[in-house]
Amino acid sequence: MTLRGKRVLVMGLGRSGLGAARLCAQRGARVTATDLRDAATLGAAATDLEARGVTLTLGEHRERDFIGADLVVLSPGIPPTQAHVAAAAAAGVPVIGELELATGQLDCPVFAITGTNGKSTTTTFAGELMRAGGLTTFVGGNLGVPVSEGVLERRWDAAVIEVSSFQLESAPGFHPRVAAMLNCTEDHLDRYPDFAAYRAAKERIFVNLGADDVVIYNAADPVVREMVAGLTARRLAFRALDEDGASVRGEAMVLREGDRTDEIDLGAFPVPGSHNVENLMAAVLGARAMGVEVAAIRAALPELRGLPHRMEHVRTLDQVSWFNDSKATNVASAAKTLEGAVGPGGARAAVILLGGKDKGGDYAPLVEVMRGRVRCAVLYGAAAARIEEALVGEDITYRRVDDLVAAVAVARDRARPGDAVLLAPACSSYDQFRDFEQRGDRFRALVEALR
Ligand code: UMA
Ligand code: ADP
Repeated sequence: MTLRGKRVLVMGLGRSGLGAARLCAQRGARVTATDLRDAATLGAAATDLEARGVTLTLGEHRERDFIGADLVVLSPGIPPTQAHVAAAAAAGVPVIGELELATGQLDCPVFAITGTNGKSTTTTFAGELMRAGGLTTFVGGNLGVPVSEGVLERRWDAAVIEVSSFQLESAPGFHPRVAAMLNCTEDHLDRYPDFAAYRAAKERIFVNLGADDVVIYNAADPVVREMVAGLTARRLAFRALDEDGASVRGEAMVLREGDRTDEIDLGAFPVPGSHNVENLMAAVLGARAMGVEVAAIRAALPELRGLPHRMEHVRTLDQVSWFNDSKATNVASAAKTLEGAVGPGGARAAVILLGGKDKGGDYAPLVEVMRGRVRCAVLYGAAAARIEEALVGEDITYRRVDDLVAAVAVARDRARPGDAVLLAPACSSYDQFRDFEQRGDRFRALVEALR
């Protein structure tokens, strides 16, 4: 897409919008950028854009900016149903997201990763493996660095991009060479009317794929199996022994591609949790599809690390292990964490801290996993009442408190030697924190201060 001379309106000046505005300005577009936040709040970001010739409308959105544009570029956090966006679309102005804009300007093959859980970890693993294979690789997207910034930075051999359902909603031309679907369970029901709508957004990752492309999918997830059933792209499964792809046999990951099989020793993989083996399998299949040799993957394996705020061990105090899994922001991720943490080789029982901003999903799958594993559930924040409703009539001990400070104090009191305390809240953080990172940092500080 040519941007030169176009009147582009960039909506939202968070990370995506800033990147998009910079990219459009650099490509010779006439850029207006708008955000509900004012200049004082945006600070240096606003000054930087002005220095690049970007016109700013801050503290409000003005309909004429939208209607008068040749193109509107939307930040992922803003739904296309927002009134000004809908008005622009009704007036015939094309509306696209930052992912569509930026990948349209990216001239390297893309490995795209989506799913409800494990995206950031898999994207990070894949980036490491691809770099180990000699590819100068951009690693970003929903993970943090928007693709626009990557395009501005340099030319790349390859890109590995975490994509969210929000981004996929407004990326009709997005065409990765390799696309991975890690799993699909309820999430973001505060944005989507129902699970079908959320699933449909996720599925958009596949729409432009053809026979020369590759799909990597979780064969043990029934929703994902359904999604890939009719695709013409080459399919590689993980968690299926009898299909081309990756599976675990004993201590090894077995890679199967037609007649060829390779084994990779998982003893060298230092990141705990069976879900991380799933993430690794997807990353390895993607790296292979992008041309990385098995030998390079084997060599890189011991260097892989988990990300902060994902089952991060904070400390062990009086034989109780404290873990920060603040990124467990939905029911399935919290359930997976709990399942992995308690049992043979793990903790005797868990004290789990649950709460935050409710996303409208069903807590029943988590309650299922809590039975027999939880010594005490500590419910806090805005979602506490809804979670409590799900626990009524269950033989699971719980306590309700106001905030994280009180939750940590209760956990300290209830945990017994051999237990794990998990911050795996199953909700987003926005009721009491800026984001999951701030929530995790606060938890870590509270736990480190315990005596
Ligand atoms: N805003 C307006 N008008 C509105 C609404 C918002 O101007 O009506 C402005 C806000 O004032 C703010 C900006 O829009 O300045 C925020 O935009 P955004 O919410 O799209 O946030 P970004 O900072 O651009 O971050 C986005 C992703 N955020 C979301 O999808 C909500 C980041 O994913 C991503 O890392 C970043 O782009 C770079 O690609 C975060 C996320 O929570 C981690 N993602 C969700 C998830 O993983 O579950 C999908
Ligand atoms: P995402 O980017 O999709 O949110 P992350 O890699 O950041 O995924 O992991 C978020 C949380 O999801 C982790 O803290 C863990 O609780 C859970 N998780 C990670 N990988 C998986 C997986 N493959 N399946 C289910 N849950 C997972």
